[in-house]
Amino acid sequence: MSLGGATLIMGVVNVTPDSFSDGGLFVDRQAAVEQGLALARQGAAILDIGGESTRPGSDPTPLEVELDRVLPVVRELKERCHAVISIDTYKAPVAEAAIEAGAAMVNDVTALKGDPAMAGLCAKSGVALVLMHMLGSPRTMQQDPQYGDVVAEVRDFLAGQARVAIQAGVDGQAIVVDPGIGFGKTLDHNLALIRNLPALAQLGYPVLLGASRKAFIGRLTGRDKPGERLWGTVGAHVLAAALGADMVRVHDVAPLREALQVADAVMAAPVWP
Ligand code: PMM
Repeated sequence: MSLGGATLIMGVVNVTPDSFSDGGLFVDRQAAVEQGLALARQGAAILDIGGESTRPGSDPTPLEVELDRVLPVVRELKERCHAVISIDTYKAPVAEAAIEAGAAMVNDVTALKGDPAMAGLCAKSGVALVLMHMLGSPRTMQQDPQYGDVVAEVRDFLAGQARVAIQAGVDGQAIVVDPGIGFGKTLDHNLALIRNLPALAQLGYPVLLGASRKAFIGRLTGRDKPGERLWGTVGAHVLAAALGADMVRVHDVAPLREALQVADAVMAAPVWP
């Protein structure tokens, strides 16, 4: 299934001291709110608020710390802009509190594997649910990740977790799938997953792709600093949109919006003959 038309932009609002790409910039809650408002003005339909870094090698954040970081930001952004608020967490108590504070989407990077209560919570509250593929945990995921057939394995895992969600009562229409670029993947795995997004789109759920500022872009472009990977990020997401992504998760909303306006218009033109 495709949402058709415009590729939706999910703007990243990390309220963490240690995310790989923008860590430390927005641990100040007010700064995170201002960043979210700016991204919404620039064209983010969704704001994804996260209070635990999932960068390679990172440790989990205690529940209370995560709640304290994200809840005021969710509440204030819900009040002050029209974007859909997404909570980037795999912990059901964080998701539940964020939903009460106004979140309408749960972005679970463990695809329901992190907390047995998550599927039931999403079913009960009727929120949209992003299921993302990750191999292992953030602490270990980049230590020599191995697949037989990465595209088939990621697709089959996501199909299976979507079935788990639906069995728990989640509306199939509310499910979004994401191959999890950089989460237990080599450069070649990431490239294969983007190139073969049509195989993921065939599952029938909207597809989200998050390649923004990630290490594989640095590998390809020679840009060591995540903040300098904008042009590579644009390249990755324009192609992702052409290959079947319905939504992209990015830090730099304004340039991505213009790039995707052009990409979406080209893809909407009639195919000859
Ligand atoms: N990437 C990060 C965090 N959350 N969620 C989804 N659904 N997909 C992703 O690719 C993804 C994610 C890591 O990036 P960040 O630290 O810049 O937020």
